Amino acid sequence: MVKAVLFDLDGVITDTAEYHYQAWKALGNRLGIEIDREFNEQLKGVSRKDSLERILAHGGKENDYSEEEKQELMKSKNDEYLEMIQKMTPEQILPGIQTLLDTLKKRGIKIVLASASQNGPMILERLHLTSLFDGIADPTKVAHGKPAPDIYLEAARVAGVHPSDCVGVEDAASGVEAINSAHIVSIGVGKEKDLGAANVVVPTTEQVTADLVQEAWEKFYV
Ligand code: B16
Ligand code: MG
Repeated sequence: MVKAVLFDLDGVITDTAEYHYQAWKALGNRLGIEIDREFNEQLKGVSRKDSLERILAHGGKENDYSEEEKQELMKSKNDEYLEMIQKMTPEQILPGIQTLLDTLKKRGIKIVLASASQNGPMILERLHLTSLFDGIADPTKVAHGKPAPDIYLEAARVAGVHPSDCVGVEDAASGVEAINSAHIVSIGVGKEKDLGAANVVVPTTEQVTADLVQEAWEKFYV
């Protein structure tokens, strides 16, 4: 039996990508860097610091800011983002996820967050999901962001379960790569062309049921 499910946040539990986009776009406007939806795709699943670096490089301004100024820019983006997520409600949980979490809980399967976001705890609060989670892997504690395996290995450690007894769920290619590198069974939510590296790919969160999670794991270990 699978013993723990490790969840990405943005794009799997809820869709915060739009808020990240709006907040980075506003910062880009102030810096004279145009950020459109196509470029924004490259920021999904990427840490706050790495996102800023990519944006500055995109605008040809990678050498224009000191480390201190970059911290200020990140703070400014995050303040705006925080203001937006204050208004989130449980209605913004993606389809099927509430049922999935409830069912996993009933079956005694551990549930841990493996998000790059430092705002994960607050978002789970806003969605009224905190009590369903057995733990949250702290992204500030890991050396390398996705696609490195670190955050998923940390999530398995938080669950108290060996990686081979876990399944990870992701919507971004970098996240699927992170799960695979951790030698954890991966479920990708999205398009086959983007997430083909995942062990199982489904089009939307609605198809990620507790039975699918178990089947995905059995495909490998039974
Ligand atoms: P924060 P995930 C990621 O979440 C987002 O996809 C990415 O756009 C964001 O930059 C990153 O979290 C860091 O978020 O600024 O809130 O710490 O997909 O790993 O759940
Ligand atoms: Mg994601």
